[in-house]
Amino acid sequence: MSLPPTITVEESAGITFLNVDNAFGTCRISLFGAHVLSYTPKTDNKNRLWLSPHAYLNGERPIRGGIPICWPWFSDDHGQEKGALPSHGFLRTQVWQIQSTEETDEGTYIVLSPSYSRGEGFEYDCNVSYEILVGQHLSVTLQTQNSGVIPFTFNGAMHTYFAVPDITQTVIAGIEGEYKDKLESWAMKPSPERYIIEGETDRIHQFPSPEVTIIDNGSPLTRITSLGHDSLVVWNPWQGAASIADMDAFGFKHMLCVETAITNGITLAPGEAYGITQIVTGL
Ligand code: TA6
Repeated sequence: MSLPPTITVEESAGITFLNVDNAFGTCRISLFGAHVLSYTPKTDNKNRLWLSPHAYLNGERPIRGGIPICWPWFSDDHGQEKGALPSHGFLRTQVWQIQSTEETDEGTYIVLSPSYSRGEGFEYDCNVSYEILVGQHLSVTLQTQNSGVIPFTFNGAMHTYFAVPDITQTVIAGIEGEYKDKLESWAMKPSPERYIIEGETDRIHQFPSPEVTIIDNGSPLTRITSLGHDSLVVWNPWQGAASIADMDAFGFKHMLCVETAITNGITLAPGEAYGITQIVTGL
């Protein structure tokens, strides 16, 4: 497949990476997991995504950081014993193929398709694709289509790790309503008026806020626009990072997960399709 000059291919440790460099910004994508690793707008040359310095970039494990794709379930919500099936599903741990690329006035479009979208724990016929636009914004869309003859229900998320200079100086604006607190047996709680992170945080916000802004030390840093989601997940492991093998003990200070998610189930009848989109804008 011939690629536009804005995309170069890099092979490393058995993994293929696509490096996009266009007038709007740069972006590195691993075909293992269709995993966006970085997005750096040329307006300020600040990478908006965080990638662990200990991330496995050799296909051995899901990549810690960037935008992991969770599908067809979120976390361990697959209906079996925890650990029986891979956490966050099986799209982020397989090699994807380039379906198409296109250079447009909006930026560089790349469409990727997975090697398989039917697997243990999800025995349904479906088509999945992932559309990436690297432009004034980074836009990622996960499309699911029921190509079988029976309905199925799925969950998923763009489990995005956003870069923050200092989590203790970070405020999240735009999240409202109640959340389920994973740290307290999914107790339902109200979102804080002033949303700051002061310790381990693992929350599924039930109101699908369309726009969230990460504010760093009083200045807007990154806008997160979501479409097609039914919830938003906020996660920071805090000092729990020390027990995460592919994360350094103080990595929590420089990352914040805000995840555009479907956690309450989308059911597709035969022939139906559904997309979920996250748009990242440098401010
Ligand atoms: O998004 C929050 C979460 O479900 C946390 O509970 C934590 O498990 C995190 O995802 C990371 O999951 P991973 O499987 O990538 O280590």
